[in-house]
Amino acid sequence: MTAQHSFCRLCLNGCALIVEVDDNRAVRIAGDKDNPVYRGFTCVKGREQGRLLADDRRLRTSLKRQSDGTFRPIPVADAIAEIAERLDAILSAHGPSAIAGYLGTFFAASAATMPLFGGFMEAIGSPMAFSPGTIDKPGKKIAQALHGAWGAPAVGFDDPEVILLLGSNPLITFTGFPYGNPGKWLNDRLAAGTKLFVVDPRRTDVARRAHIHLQSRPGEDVSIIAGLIRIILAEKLYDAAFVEQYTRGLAELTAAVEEFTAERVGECAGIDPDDLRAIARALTATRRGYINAGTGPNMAGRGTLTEYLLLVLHTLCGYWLREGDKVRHPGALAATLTPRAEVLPRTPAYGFGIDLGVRSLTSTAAGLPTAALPDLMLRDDEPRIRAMISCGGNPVAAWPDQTKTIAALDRLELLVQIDPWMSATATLADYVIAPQIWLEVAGTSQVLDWLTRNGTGYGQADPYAQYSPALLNPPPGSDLIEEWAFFYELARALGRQVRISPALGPAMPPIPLDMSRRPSTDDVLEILCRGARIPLSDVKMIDGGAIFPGHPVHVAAGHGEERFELADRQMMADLSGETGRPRSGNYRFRLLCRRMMHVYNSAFVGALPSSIRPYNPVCLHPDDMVSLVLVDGDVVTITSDKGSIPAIVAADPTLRRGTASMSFGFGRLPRDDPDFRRIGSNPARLLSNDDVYDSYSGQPLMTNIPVDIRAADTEIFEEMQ
Ligand SMILES: Nc1nc2c(c(=O)[nH]1)N[C@H]1C(S)=C(S)[C@@H](COP(=O)(O)OP(=O)(O)OC[C@H]3O[C@@H](n4cnc5c(=O)[nH]c(N)nc54)[C@H](O)[C@@H]3O)O[C@H]1N2
Ligand SMILES: Nc1nc2c(c(=O)[nH]1)N[C@H]1C(S)=C(S)[C@@H](COP(=O)(O)OP(=O)(O)OC[C@H]3O[C@@H](n4cnc5c(=O)[nH]c(N)nc54)[C@H](O)[C@@H]3O)O[C@H]1N2
Ligand code: SF4
Ligand SMILES: [Mo]
Repeated sequence: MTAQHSFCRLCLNGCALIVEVDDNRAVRIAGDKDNPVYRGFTCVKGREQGRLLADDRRLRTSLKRQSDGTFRPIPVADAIAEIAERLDAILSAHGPSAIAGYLGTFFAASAATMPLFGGFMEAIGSPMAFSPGTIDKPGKKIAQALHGAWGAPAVGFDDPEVILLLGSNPLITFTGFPYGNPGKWLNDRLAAGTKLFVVDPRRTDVARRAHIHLQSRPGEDVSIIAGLIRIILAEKLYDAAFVEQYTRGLAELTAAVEEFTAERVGECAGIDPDDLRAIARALTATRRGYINAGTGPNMAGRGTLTEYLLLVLHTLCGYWLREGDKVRHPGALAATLTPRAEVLPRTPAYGFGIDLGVRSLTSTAAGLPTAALPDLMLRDDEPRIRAMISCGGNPVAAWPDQTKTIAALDRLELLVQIDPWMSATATLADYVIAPQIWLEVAGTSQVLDWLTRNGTGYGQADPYAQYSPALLNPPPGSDLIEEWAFFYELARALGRQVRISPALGPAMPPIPLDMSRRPSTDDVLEILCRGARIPLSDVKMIDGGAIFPGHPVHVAAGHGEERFELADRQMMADLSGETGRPRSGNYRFRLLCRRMMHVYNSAFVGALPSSIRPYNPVCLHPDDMVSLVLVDGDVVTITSDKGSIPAIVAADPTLRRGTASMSFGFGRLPRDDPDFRRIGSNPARLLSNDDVYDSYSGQPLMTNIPVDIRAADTEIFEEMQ
C-alpha cells in the first residue's frame, strides 16, 4: 500500500488529496492537511471516488446502439472509425455547421479535454460549439462587454473587507469563495473583520454566517441592486474620483434608478429598507470588496440585467485594482498577466457572429446560447444541427424543457455521448464512449488558472498549482480512452490537423499537434503549459502542489481613453420593463434552484452511498406544509405551465414562505418517473426554453418558477411501479 499525492477532478474546487493505492484501487482518500490552500479539505464525493471508479455500473467499454435499440460493446478504435465515417457524410452533405459540440460540466476533469475539444471543432470548421455556460450565469460575460472590462484584476478574493453574495452558497458549491477550504477561508475572513451580506430567499449555510441576510422574494434581485445603487448615489457614497475618471453615464443612471427607493424595494422584495441602507453604507466604506451573484439571480430570467447592475455597483464601489497595487494572482500555469489601470477597448456583447434564427439569438460574449440547441435540432431550415458530440454533460438531465430536449436528440442523425456512466443522455445516444478519468489520468491544475482569469465569481486567491501523474490503471479488461485522445483520434480519422493554445492563450500562437503519432498525455500537458508564468517542471518538483509567488507583478499606469458604461441604453430600458419576469398565474409557489453536497448536478446520482437518500426532495416551509396538509415524506405532484413531476416532500424551515426548493439532475427519462423514490425526479420537465427567457443569452427562467404543489394520488404512482 502506498500513499501518494494527487488532486480531485470531480468538481472545480480541485482539492489536494492523499490517496492510498492497493492493488490498483484507491482504498483510502483523504485531504492533504499540509496543503497551504486546501488545509485538509475534501467532500464526500472526492473521498468516495475510489469506489465510484471501481463501481460495476461504470462503463468499461464503449457502446453502440443496435437497430433494435439495445447497446452492444464496441472497441473504441472501431467506434471512432464509424463515427468519423458518419461525420464525413454529414460534412459533405450539409457542411460543418450541421455538427454541434457540447462540452459539459466535466470539461475540467482532465486538463487536456477543453483544449482538444476546441481544437477538434476548429479542425472540422464548425462554429457550433456549446457549453452549459449559457444556461448557468452567461449574464456575467455579456454584462462585462456592455459595462466594459478593467485592464487589471478586481480586488476579488485578495483579503476583501466586505462581501455581498446573491443567491450563491459557496460552503456547498465552491462558487463565490476562492477554491480551497471554504469554511476555513470564511472563518479567517470573519475573524479579520470582513462584513458578509447575503441575499437569498433561503437561509442557506452561508446566509447563517452573514451580518445581514436579506431573505428576499425570489426574482427581485434587479430591484434590490437598483435600490442599493440609488442609496449610494443619493448619499454620494461612491468612489467619486474613480467614477469621474473612468466612467460615463452617471446622470442617466441616476435618473434610471430614481423609482427604486428603499421603501419601494423593501415592499417588492419583502425586505427591511433599513437593512438595504446598512448594506449600501458598508459596501462603500472600503474599496476592498467583491460581489458575486450565483445561479439564483442568474436563472431568474433577467440574468444579463442583474449582472450589469452588479458591475455598475462594483465600479461605483471602486473594487478594481489601481496603478501600483500588487496583483496577488498574476497566473501560475498561465502566461504572466500584464495589468494596466484602464478600461479595455470594447468587445461585442451579443448580436454578432452567428444569427441562429431562433428567438433572435446570436453569438454572445458568453458563447452560443445552449437554450437554442433543441430548436436548432428540431427545425427544418438551416442552420440545422444533425449531429452532436456531447462530452462531460448530460443534456437530458440539464437542458431546460426536458420533453423538447428528448424530441430534439431523438431527431439527430448522430449523437455521441462521452460518459463514464449510462447517463440519461447516454441511453439516447448512437455511440457511448467510455472515458479513462480522474486518478487514472495525469493532470495539472491549469483549468483553475483559466477559471481565475475568465470566470467571475470563480477562481483562486493565490497562484497555486499542482501536477499529478496517473495513480491508477484503468480497470482490468476495460477499453477506455481519455477524452482529449478521443477528439485527437477523431480529427485524425477525418484527416484534420488539430492545434492547441499554450499558457491559455492568446499570448502565443496555437501549436499544431503531431498528427502522425499520438502524443502522450504528459506531452500534451507540456505543450499546454509552455510559456506559463511558473514552468510546469517547477510545479512537478513539488509533490502535492504549492503556492508559487514568482516575481511580483504590479498594476501599471493606463493610457486608454475608454470608459465604463454606467447606463447602457438597452439595460436602462430593461430596468423599467417587465422582460424576463414570470407571470404568476394561479400558481401558489415559486420553485427555486438549489444544490446539494453529495452530487454534482446529475453526476453521482444513483451511485450514492446507501446512507444518503437517493432522491431529490422538494423542500417546503413547515407552515406551508401545514396549510397543504402535508407531512415529511408525503408524495406530491409539482405542476407548472409546462408539465408535472412527482416528488417527495421534506420540511425546510430555512425557506421563505411561498417558495419551494429542489435540486435538478435527478430522475431520468419520463418513462422512469414511477421509480422516483429511488432516482428522484427532474425539474427540467417543468421548464420552458421559449416562454420567459433572458433575451441576450436565451437563458430561460430556471428558478422562481410559478408552480403548484398538491398531495399526489399516491396510488397512481404505486400502480405505475
Ligand atoms: N456540491 C455541489 N457543488 C456544486 C454543484 C453541485 O451540484 N453540487 N454544481 C456546480 C454548478 S454547475 C454551479 S453553476 C454552482 C452553483 O453554485 P450556487 O450558485 O452557489 O448554487 P446553489 O447552491 O443552487 O445556490 C443558488 C441559491 O440561489 C437561491 N435563489 C434561487 N432563486 C433566487 C433568486 O431569484 N434570487 C436570489 N437572490 N436567490 C435565489 C437559492 O435559494 C440558492 O440558495 O455550483 C457548482 N458546485
Ligand atoms: N432545472 C435546472 N436545470 C439546470 C440547472 C438548475 O439549477 N436547474 N443548472 C444548470 C447549470 S448551472 C449547469 S452547469 C448545467 C449542467 O449541464 P451539463 O453539464 O449538461 O450536466 P451535468 O449534469 O453536469 O452532466 C455531467 C455528466 O458528466 C458525466 N461525467 C462525470 N464524470 C465525468 C468525466 O470525468 N468525464 C466525462 N466525459 N463525463 C463525466 C456524468 O455522468 C454526467 O452525465 O445544468 C443546468 N441546468
Ligand atoms: S469539493 Fe469534493 S468533489 Fe470538489 S474537488 Fe474537493 S473533494 Fe473533489
Ligand atoms: Mo453550472
